[in-house]
Amino acid sequence: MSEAPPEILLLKTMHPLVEAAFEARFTVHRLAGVADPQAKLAEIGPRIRGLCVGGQVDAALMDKLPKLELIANFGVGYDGVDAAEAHRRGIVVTNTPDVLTDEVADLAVGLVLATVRRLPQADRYLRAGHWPKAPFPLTASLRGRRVGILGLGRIGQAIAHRLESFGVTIDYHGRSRKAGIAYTYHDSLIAMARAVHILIVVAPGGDDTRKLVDAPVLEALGPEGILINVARGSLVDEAALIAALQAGTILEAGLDVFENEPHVPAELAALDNTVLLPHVGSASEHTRTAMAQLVVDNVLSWFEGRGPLTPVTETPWSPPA
Ligand code: 8YV
Repeated sequence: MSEAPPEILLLKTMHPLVEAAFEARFTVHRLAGVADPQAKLAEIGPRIRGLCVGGQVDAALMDKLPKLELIANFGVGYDGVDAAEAHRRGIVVTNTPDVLTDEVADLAVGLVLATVRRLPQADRYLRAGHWPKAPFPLTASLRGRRVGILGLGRIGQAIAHRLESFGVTIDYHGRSRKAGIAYTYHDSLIAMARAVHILIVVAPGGDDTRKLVDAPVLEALGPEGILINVARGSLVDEAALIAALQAGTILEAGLDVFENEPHVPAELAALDNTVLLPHVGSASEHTRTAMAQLVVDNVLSWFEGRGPLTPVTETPWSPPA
């Protein structure tokens, strides 16, 4: 008799490629749409060996999944998964690095251009029929600007690389200076905010970076300053940002991420100096398909005994000796 297929739990509806690949190979359980998810968890939890998520996984959930071996996160950012706790329990966590780097970097550059040159505002101006009456007001410019990148990881470097072609100067801040990188390093975020005109947030979310961009950092960015966030809403003190935008102590903000997604404060939407996107950094057909394939490849590789392809740093893996 052949072995029963591993049982996998999907916390929400996943990309169709993930759903189809798992259906073909595993016994798949879903919590989405279930009337009593806790009862369902109590019933199937003891048999679950793989968990596929784009969201929160804490110790309480892991308690209900005593045979869990692998948590496959759909996305490069895994701040929702308690990876340190997973490591303590011998559970491997995987994410989807690299395949979305270029897409997110493109979007960040799009937000830079959209905020500096006020592209959505100009579009609205034209559609509202104002152009025949008066030209659109002159905007800020990228000429002679300095850009600070908070988090010069893979995506941060891809953004910097693109921005070099615009002739801007690049600075960065992170936990440590990067070897072999010629951009100016600041060991303090507030010092970098003071030095640059545009601050791009692209560092990981989580407790270590919560509200790093606070009122003093925004004040340091100054009245010509533009804040771009393509990372996580948790890195920015949203109330302080709203206050700074309302008071004009910074010029504009371009945001793809928010503190409480998918809910966006009405104050941000009411402002004319914001460009707001519904967390679409990686949301192209091409890139979401590549992310889905990497999730599938990680899970198949694990259950075929070949180990994870892209484990996160907290749960390193090496083949059994
Ligand atoms: C999301 C992202 O994961 O990769 C990340 O960290 O923020 C996004 O790509 C995406 O929304 C998947 O649901």
